[in-house]
Amino acid sequence: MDDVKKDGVAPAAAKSIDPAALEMLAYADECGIETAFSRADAMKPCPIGVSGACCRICSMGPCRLVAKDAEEKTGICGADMSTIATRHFARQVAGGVAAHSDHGRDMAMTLRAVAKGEAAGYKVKDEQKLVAVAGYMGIATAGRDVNEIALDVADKALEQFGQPHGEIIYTQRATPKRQALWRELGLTPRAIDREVTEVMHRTHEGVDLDAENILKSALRCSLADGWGGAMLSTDISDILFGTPSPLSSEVNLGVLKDDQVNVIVHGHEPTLSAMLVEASRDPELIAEAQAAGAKGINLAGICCTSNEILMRYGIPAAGNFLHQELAVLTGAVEAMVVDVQCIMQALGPLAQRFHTQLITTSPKAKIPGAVHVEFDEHRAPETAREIMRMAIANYPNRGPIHIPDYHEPLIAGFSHEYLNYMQGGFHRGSFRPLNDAVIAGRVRGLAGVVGCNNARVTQDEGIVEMIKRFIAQDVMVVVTGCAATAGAKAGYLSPEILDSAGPGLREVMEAIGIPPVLHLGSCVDNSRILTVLTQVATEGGLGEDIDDLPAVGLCPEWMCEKAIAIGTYFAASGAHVIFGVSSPVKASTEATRLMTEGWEQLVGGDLEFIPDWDEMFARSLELIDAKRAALKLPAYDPTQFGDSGDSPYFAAIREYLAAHDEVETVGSPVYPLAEGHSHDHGHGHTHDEGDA
Ligand code: BF8
Ligand code: SF4
Repeated sequence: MDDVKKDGVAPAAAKSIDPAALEMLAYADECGIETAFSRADAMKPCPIGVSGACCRICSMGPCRLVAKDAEEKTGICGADMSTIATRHFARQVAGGVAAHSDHGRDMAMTLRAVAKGEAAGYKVKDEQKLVAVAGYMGIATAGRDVNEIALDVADKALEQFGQPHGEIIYTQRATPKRQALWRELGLTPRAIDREVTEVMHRTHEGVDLDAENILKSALRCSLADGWGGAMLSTDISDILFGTPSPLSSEVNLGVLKDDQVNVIVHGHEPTLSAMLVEASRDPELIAEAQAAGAKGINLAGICCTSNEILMRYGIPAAGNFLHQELAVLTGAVEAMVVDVQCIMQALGPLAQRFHTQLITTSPKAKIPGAVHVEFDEHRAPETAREIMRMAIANYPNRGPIHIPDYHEPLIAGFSHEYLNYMQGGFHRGSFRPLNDAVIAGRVRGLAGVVGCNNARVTQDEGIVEMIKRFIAQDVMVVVTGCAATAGAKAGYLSPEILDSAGPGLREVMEAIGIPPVLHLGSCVDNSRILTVLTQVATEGGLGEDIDDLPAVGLCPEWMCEKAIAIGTYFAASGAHVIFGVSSPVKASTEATRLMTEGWEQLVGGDLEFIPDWDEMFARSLELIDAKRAALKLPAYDPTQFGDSGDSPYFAAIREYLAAHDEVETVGSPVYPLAEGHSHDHGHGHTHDEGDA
């Protein structure tokens, strides 16, 4: 199980564990086209920057602290390694928080426009969630009109960004113990924009020069994301587009159709893509597609926009971060519609080599080589139709196509609300069955496997290895973001996977009626994991706070600043977090110590970087078992639970999937096992499931 590609160069087989990716990379070579995979081979990471030893904060530098005695050296201003490394780290946190939270702000702006009747096409879809959110915010709901409540919720959400006084209101959703700890340590975030600004200020040349203090500001800033911007984003998306409940769909490049107009949405926001879902189902537009010679319109997603519309509409996922170029390479994508975040500039020149129209839609994100069709929530349906027509008009321009025939079934759509319901019904929703299972040792612990792809490591390998090993060891897994897509591509989000779970986990999952690997959504939906962990911690029997739980969070293939922000807010919330790839503070022994032992003492959680998969897994189990021991729970013993019978629940899903093999629309609820199931299982696939 190799981890980081040695010297930045990987043998061909190590680029991905996904056969669709390998097929497309061979095709790229044939066509003489470069991708992030080949560019990663050609460009080694800078050994100084990668470890946090380079400071470019002022123009006396960049100062690079290198050589054996690097940790005794300083930059021109005297900044030492710990300052340089933590200052850079804190700026990464601020960058990630800014990205998630600005996305959250846009969601709040959309909700405001909807409430004021200025956003045709949208409405408050989930009134129950609106009322729940109003409750968190102290907004009255009794006898009030939905839009009135929605306006107050939107305004309260927007206040969180710039309020001059007070604390971010959602921090009150943490356990009482956690809230008290944050207050005592001065870690309670005050306003989202303020925390980002303050980190940028403190890390300006010559301000905060104490690594421990810099890291405290990073912790506080990250909390403005997890319990602020990201949590608001999740909540408002649920209000506008519906709180997810499980549904079935498909994943990987094989979801593209050779005889349909393929439109891919890529990025992070659900606003425009939800309108594109409607446009893709519009009979008038479908007729236009048919007039252009196609059989219909096929919408698919990449990255977290994909997760947003997969979770709520069952739109299939074409892939994760490293699949974006590969999708264009198929030659079968009429339009790739992007909004913000994780969009490679390489798509511009790449799309120009194919007929694919790259369409940017956010005023914040333009790309050379793309056509810009600006999205405005005040005229969203028109924009979606305009984009759809551009794609249809482009269909006759197709050249040769190459769609790899790999697509896996998956179940997605687990929300905190749904899990609660699943374990006790509408009126008595709880986490009691799960807590009891953890206490008894049937479930050894909980793991979140989240985050990106990274061209410096074998695509999907770390993510899938962790999922596979965890469930075999009776650890229940939740996934989000590109990690969820990776797990799905390898078959770990299909009902079949219950067979790969350990006996205790299997028994519990059958009893509750949920799979062992739960897709909780996009990266902003990591906030759902905070909510779940908080409820598990307060349900009883597993301590009082997140740092008592036998749980770990892993980000094996992290790539961007948002991942760093997420890892930091989980640590600040009391979770043990392990990242792969490489440590951005590796050059500083002191920074590394502060973020591990130091943070554990301070907040009960920590952030470790372990690039080797075997070590990452061993450390995860060690952390889980140590928490079990601290709670005086019985040690995990896999032999005490025998094989269980086949769950009627999963048998029903299997039967349903088999019976609806040729149905044509997209996405369908699995609960109840209703008609209208959508994806086409028509392509035979050759993917070995389960053992990728
Ligand atoms: O926000 S996992 S590569 S797509 S950053 Fe980006 Fe990473 Fe994917 Fe989703 Ni999250
Ligand atoms: Fe060098 Fe200090 Fe300037 Fe950083 S802030 S570049 S360490 S002089």
